[in-house]
Amino acid sequence: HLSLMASILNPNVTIEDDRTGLDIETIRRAVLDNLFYIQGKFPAIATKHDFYMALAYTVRDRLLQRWLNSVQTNLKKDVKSVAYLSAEFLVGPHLGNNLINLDIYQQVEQAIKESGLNLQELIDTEEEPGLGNGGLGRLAACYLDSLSSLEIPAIGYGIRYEFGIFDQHIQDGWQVEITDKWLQYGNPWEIARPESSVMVNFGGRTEAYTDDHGAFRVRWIPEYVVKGIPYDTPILGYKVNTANTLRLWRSEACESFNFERFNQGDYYGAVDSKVHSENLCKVLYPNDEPIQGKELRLQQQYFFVCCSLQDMIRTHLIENSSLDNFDQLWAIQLNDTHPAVAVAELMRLLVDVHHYEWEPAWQITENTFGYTNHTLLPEALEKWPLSIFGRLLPRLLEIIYEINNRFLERVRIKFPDNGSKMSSLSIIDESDDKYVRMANLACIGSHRINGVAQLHSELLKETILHDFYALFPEKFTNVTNGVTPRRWMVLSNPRLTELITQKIGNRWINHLDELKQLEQFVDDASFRSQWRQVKQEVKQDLAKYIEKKVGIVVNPASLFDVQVKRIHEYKRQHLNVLHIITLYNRLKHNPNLDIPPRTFIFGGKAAPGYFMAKRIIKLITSVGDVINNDPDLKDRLKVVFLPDYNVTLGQRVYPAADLSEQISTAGKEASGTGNMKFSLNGALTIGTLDGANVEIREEVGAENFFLFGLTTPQVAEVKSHGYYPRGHYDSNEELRGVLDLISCGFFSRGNRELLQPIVDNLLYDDPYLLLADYQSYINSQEEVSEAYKDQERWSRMSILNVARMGKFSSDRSIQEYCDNIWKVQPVSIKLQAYNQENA
Ligand code: 73E
Repeated sequence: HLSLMASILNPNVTIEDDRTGLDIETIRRAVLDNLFYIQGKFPAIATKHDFYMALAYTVRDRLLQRWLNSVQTNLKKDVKSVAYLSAEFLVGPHLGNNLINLDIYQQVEQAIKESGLNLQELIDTEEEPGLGNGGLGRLAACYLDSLSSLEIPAIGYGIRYEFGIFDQHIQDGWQVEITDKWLQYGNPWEIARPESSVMVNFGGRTEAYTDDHGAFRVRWIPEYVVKGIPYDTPILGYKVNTANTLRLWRSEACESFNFERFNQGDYYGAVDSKVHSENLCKVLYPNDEPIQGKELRLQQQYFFVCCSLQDMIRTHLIENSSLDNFDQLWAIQLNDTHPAVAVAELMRLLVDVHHYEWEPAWQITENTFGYTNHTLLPEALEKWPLSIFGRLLPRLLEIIYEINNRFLERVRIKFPDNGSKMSSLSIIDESDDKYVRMANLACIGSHRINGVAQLHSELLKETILHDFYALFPEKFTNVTNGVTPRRWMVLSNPRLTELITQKIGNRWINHLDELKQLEQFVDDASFRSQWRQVKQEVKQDLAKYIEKKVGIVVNPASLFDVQVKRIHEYKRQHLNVLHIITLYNRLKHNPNLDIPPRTFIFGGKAAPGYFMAKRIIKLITSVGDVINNDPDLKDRLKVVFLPDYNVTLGQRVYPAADLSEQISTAGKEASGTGNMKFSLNGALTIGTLDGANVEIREEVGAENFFLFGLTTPQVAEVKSHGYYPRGHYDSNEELRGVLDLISCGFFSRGNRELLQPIVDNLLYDDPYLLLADYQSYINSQEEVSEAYKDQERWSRMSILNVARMGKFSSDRSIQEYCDNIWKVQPVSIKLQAYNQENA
């Protein structure tokens, strides 16, 4: 460590040392050092996981310089920072992504090879942090990547769940949930910062008092206090020095409070309270729709919000003498209503703790917050029973009442004598039992409210937030979602990345609009053939994976028809199955039918308590069992359910898809983001006019998109006339054949009960209009098959899809948030040596 010594003795001497050097030999040695000094292993006895850890620490060392400089700069500079509050961050594995963003993939690959190992294998060893359910959590992760890549000072705040989303096993065709022990072998990417812990109150009562200056104040005497300990993970931007922080809170008992005040001499009671406090952040709720009224979930929400706001205030007061300019230095974004209690909590901190008057405190609060809505499903609007809320957060409820009273006073002036407006706008739902409505709190407390795709933002104004729109039209805006091309192309699809870069250079990686240049090669036959070659190789990789995981042999030349997303009735995986059975029946009746062979690939988790979603999984696997083993079909159809769909598996699947299934009932999917990942990787979409599909179709051109189904107004129309699904069954012979085949037990070894709930639901209720859209879907699928037969035509369409995906980069989304909502500017980070005294 002579170089290290030299640089300590003379900070001006910059000699790359073992922890920062980027050449192959230094990296190779650093990995061996870490293997010995951190993992405590000689190479001869080290496992693959040991090598992964050694490499992860080697990469982390190379991040720290940028990270600490970013944190330091953000603290000192009087520039505005973004705080992204989210109950979920589905970041995916860090190693590969950090190699891409540090731009050291090649060196590391070589260094690892020289040690006799394979980089991809080490990357595959990383256990992914599953701290989210699906799109909402993954969006937060893409946004962190883009914030850093755009050099925006930002911090992500959330919860460090001990158990993330469950691991899904498939047993006898059914989903089985296994707890996700992602931390069991250690997490090299996080650093605990116990010195920055904060306290969070729960329960108890409030008390009025007069302070030394004679002012009337309220204090909260809690029943118990929980300690929040931050764990920080660096989020490095692409080829920049900015590395922002993802700060996740873990809960612990606050021993000083619990031991002294309540448990004197009561050791077992104290241990009990410790267990209680630690339970708070044990597990992620595995629903991608809220489960009303679960007290622990409200505790989680308040816990991370309270920790995060205290943390921001503490940071703010390091360089500022008061909170008067809090709204000028912080933009806080609420990722759905899960953190919406922040509106009331910031008021509490300003009024009760920092002794602000109500009005100035409210100005700061409203200027600070923005609220993103992610769903229109009315059953998904979060509301908390007043009794639970008041018991757990008595002071917050008082503040909410005060916010509500002042707000309703303004409403009364604007809409005199309009009782129905008053009751729909009120934060308190008094319809039967009383509830606190979180969306109302978020709307009232934010200066901007946005949906996540154009259609969704329009529907918000027309439906669930209609009355808020009438009141504050100026607050409403749209930011269409996006995805990061670093993870969803460069990392996951190196072959296509290479081909594109050969043609147009690499600027597209952080200026995705540049993909446009690919259009000039669409008529180049040799380019199209290279394009097909890449897709073919990627499909072969996935075929191997499928055989290894589920033992099904699939033909890589068949059309890979893919639907991966959470299992939900509105997403209509079962409509996809109706199409599969239709093709099956056609081929059975007419073995000479000329259609391209297809491999149907499904993946996705069902919420553990969602009966119908679990049956849909069983339907898919049951249909697969019959079709995959029917010799008459001569392997022309295969159906695969890939277990445990997660970020890692997504990275394998999107690049290999030919066809992307985006078939939700119009008006139900707020945006979708998988749709963008597929298209970016050259899959064509079959889809409804829902969520971001509308904009994808606009961008790629109607001729390069397979459209079907009712539009949102048509859906409303059908429903308003008393939808009668049975009519479609009666009048459509082919549909009848499909449903009857399910009913008679053909796919369930004669068991007629197993899948009947699905058929009954479709025949007698069909809330998501599968039967109404069936024929249109089948027709559109026939166009897909025709197009696929003409491989040259298909390649053109695929190239144009990729070339026109520029809009769907999360860099574009984040730029819009920065310009229109947060009003924040980039800050470039200068690197200072870690040992410089002024650092
Ligand atoms: O359409 C997706 C959207 O692309 C939407 O369903 C999803 O958010 C994505 C990102 O904007 C979403 N998730 C949730 N609500 N909307 C949700 C609700 C409760 C718990 C967890 C997730």
